[in-house]
Amino acid sequence: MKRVLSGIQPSGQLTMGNYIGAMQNFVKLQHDHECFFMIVDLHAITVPQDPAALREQSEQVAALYLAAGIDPSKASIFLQSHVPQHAELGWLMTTIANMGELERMTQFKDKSEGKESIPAGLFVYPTLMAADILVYNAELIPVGDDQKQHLELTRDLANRFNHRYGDTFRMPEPYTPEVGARIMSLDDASKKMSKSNPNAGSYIALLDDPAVVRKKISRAKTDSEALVKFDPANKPEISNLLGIYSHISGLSVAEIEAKYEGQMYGPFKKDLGELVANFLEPLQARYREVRQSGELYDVLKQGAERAQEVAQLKLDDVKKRMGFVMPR
Ligand code: AQP
Repeated sequence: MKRVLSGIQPSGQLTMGNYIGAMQNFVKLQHDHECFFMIVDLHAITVPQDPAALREQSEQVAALYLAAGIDPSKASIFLQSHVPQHAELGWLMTTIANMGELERMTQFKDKSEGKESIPAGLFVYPTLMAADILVYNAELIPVGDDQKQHLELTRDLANRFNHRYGDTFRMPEPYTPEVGARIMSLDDASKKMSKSNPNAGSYIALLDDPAVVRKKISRAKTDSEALVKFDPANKPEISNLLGIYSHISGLSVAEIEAKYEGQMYGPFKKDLGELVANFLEPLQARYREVRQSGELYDVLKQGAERAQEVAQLKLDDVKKRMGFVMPR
């Protein structure tokens, strides 16, 4: 049984991209791994967040974890800010990292591009992410392609620390379960579907009203060829919609292509709208139950207690090795 760690930022409304690329895998992994699934609120504030929105979105992500099927008796679910060991080890890791390697991170370059004033937190984000992983001795890290560079840096920092202070950290491995799990924007298939995109028409939010979902899919950008065919290089928009269809229906792309052979995009989009709306309805019903029941706070408390227990052991080990006086 391997230890798995992952998280989602409460930086907006969770999307179908977050579901297909992350949450769906969390649900699968919990059955035969020791899982820690966080709501990474400390990461979310590396770009400005409205306090009331951050609070609401953090509770939403936690409730959506439960609604999607993460079982708190199998996996620890917690808020990153409830486990202070993350921030403490995060600080220690900033003393291990170099400016140059942080400057090379493409996410930092993308998120800071064109900004007059760049928050220092955005720059040191990867050292906190390294701490998130290393503080649990996590072995498998489910991440999208975009996070692989940060994981590589985590491994470099772990190696450097081990070399300097003795064998302390386990090397984490990326877990990328299947090809094609990158869901793209509905209005621009060259960008990934993203919850912080200011255009709400570019993503399907897990909490979107079913009527809104149908409308967003009917308005999704497509080419003018009117041929339902999976061809990401030449037909990225329809290929993206086919990917969503396949993930939600469980049908293969070939089966879906055959189903819509000789038809225009209209019927395909209409069926996809129905499919996604029907998929989201029960998830949203469970979500509302979770929010009303108040069970969330117990789940988060239990999850944080378990996480703190594990994380404190590693943090103590790290601090002793670095030469801190330990309390007696
Ligand atoms: N479009 C996507 N397709 C597949 N997987 C995706 N993920 C995000 N978008 C897609 C996966 O969701 C997990 C959590 O992501 P995150 O919230 O930590 O940050 P992110 O990857 O930057 O996601 P967003 O939605 O784009 O957030 P913002 O807009 O706030 O930056 C990760 O496992 C990610 O791979």
